[in-house]
Amino acid sequence: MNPTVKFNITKQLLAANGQPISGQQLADDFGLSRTAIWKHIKELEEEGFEIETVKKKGYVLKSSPDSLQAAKIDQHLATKRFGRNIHYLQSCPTTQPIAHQLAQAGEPDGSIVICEEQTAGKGRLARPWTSTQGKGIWMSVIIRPEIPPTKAPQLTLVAAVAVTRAIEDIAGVRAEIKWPNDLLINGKKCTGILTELQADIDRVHAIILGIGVNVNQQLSDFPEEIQSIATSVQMITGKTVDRAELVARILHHLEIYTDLYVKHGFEPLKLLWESYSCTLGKRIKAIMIHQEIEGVALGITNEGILQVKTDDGEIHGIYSADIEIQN
Ligand code: BTX
Repeated sequence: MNPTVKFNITKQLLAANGQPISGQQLADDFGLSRTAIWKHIKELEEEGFEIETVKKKGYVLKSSPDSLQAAKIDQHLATKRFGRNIHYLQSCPTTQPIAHQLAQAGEPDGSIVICEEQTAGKGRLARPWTSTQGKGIWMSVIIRPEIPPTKAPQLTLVAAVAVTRAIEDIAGVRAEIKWPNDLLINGKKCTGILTELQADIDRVHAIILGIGVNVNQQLSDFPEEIQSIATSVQMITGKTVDRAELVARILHHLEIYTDLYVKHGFEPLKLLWESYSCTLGKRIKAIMIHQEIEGVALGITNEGILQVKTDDGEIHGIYSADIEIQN
């Protein structure tokens, strides 16, 4: 089946809001036979769309599956570039290398790779990221900002603000940002962000922003070893969230904040970031590969570097670390 035709048929069915769409009309729109349209409809039914055929009227969409097909995200999309190219997969080991390959082949700014399940999802430093089938958002966004490679880690902070705002808009729950890349609700992790880079010495070609959001999991959906540290939006609100709508909202904020960041730097986003932070003012331990620093998190600089004051009064700039909050 032609994916573009399928995307457009699904879009029309969703937009019709329960009203019939004539098979002949669809055939004319796409320059196909009615049989070809019928085959697309059958394929959508196999994917969980409930479609009724009403004699002399056409196809009526009765319900659509809880999934992240491009058309389902597109119906909520209010962006110019972000999410305008969606690569959707049922299952894959991890969306990151797929996005890397697409970026290398020239995929435009704001394109995404998204799936229902990752079988080998990854976090920072090759740690595993649990990505349960049909319950979360597992996506990689290809971003092509005109910034030097040294500034790329700041995109993690920009993305953290975008996802926090989107969760607040859609689910009415306020997550907190634990520097640099965790979103916590009630002290437990609901989102992780992994920023990877394609660059030469002075120019970023693409940033592959991996975003994992726990949306509709129950506690038992998480492996036992992370049940005490992980949470989902649904576990907090008690309500199932429309994942497609949340994806569209994340992309909306991500596009606005990325553009703002590229134009004016991190400074205008710093206040917003700080208002969501659960790290600042706290006593923390910053764990780095070769070093640990304990002290009070004072704030972040205009470059997004965490400032920690140790007991001897010295102030340290932390570029990347795992943070333990101690009080
Ligand atoms: P991180 O290194 O900060 O977090 C990884 C750690 O988080 C793990 O060691 C584990 O303790 C815990 N963890 C694993 N899975 C979950 C989960 N579902 N919820 C809460 N805690 C968990 C965070 O790295 C970056 C995650 C990025 C994930 C996205 S999904 C799309 C893209 N593809 C991919 O493979 N990764 C990114």
